Amino acid sequence: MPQTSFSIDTLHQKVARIFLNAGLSPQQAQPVARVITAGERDGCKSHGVYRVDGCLRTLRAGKVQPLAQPALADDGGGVIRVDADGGFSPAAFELGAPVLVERAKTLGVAALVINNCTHFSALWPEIEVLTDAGLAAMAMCPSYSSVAPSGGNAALLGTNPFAFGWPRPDNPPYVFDFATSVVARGEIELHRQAGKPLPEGWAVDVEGNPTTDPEAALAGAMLPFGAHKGSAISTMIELLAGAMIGDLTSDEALAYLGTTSILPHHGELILAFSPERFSAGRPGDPFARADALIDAIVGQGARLPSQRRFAARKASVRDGIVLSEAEVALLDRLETA
Ligand code: NDP
Ligand code: PYC
Repeated sequence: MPQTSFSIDTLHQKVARIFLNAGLSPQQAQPVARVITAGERDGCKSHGVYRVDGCLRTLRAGKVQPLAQPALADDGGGVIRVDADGGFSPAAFELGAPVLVERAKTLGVAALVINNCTHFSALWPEIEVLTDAGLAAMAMCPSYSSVAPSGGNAALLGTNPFAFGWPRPDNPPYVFDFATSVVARGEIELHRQAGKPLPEGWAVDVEGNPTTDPEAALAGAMLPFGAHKGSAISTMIELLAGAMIGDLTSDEALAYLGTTSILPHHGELILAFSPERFSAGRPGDPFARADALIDAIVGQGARLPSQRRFAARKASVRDGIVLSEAEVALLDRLETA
């Protein structure tokens, strides 16, 4: 299959140009282009260049503000807030992250609340900003109703991602980042685009019957991972990153948009912890103890979460980001539209 290789910077510039041409301010366009390029660089196709079209459809529907100016509210305490002003979440995160890092180091723990944003991205780019600063971190957000609760039969919860990171001074951080549905909804859309059936156990149709047809799954509901356990974690995310932060739950987000054909609007909760502050006065170095545990996991032959992603990143840095002919054609079309 014909392919084209882009340097990371060239792909970033191309994606940014699409958004600038579409009317986004540089403040919005550059962070969005950064997370999409990072997704493609790390082999995360469900949140790579395929998302550009969805961002533009959301813009055309008037559901994301191209000139949004995120605003920081900081009273010096442990909860820092950024109102995204109806724009995309990455610009809001970039505004709040330095304050979150400073506050977590000062207090031991701090939270960044993002409100009023369009959210489409993977969470690991945010987690890695925090692990790079020596902090442990968690991030979570609702989405819009597309997942049936365990034991239920209709979409109510979102695909609600949850991510965690632990900094490792001499190694890449330990990071996991997953949808609380069996897979991200983006995977279902990629199966639909490729005309491929879904594996069993991913979704039910509108009648609540198991389906492997991506169209029927998108019209029906996805399933949570781990049955009642994933369902409970997903519900926790609705409560903490929806109700608690005064923003939309997945059900409310769907009611607000009226469709799942564009990107969801809601908030996000990001927590940062200082391992030094939490372990102060206790025996043992938390980083050395963490390394011993992680080494023991690897020692059993298990692979670490993000290991595939970091390997993909290394290959992209070395060889460039490889896109298919269809992906390049789509980007070219969107760039000149
Ligand atoms: P995957 O199931 O592909 O991967 C989830 C995590 O598990 C990754 O950290 C992955 O690491 C790790 N992993 C996968 N296989 C193994 C294995 N065999 N052993 C150890 N670790 C493993 O991801 P999802 O489809 O659930 O989610 C993909 C992305 O979608 C996430 O980045 C998430 O943030 C995003 N998303 C965003 C939403 C939003 O509303 N913004 C909604 C839902 C999802 P690796 O990457 O190295 O494979
Ligand atoms: O892939 O589930 C998903 C998703 C929803 C919103 C952004 N990504």
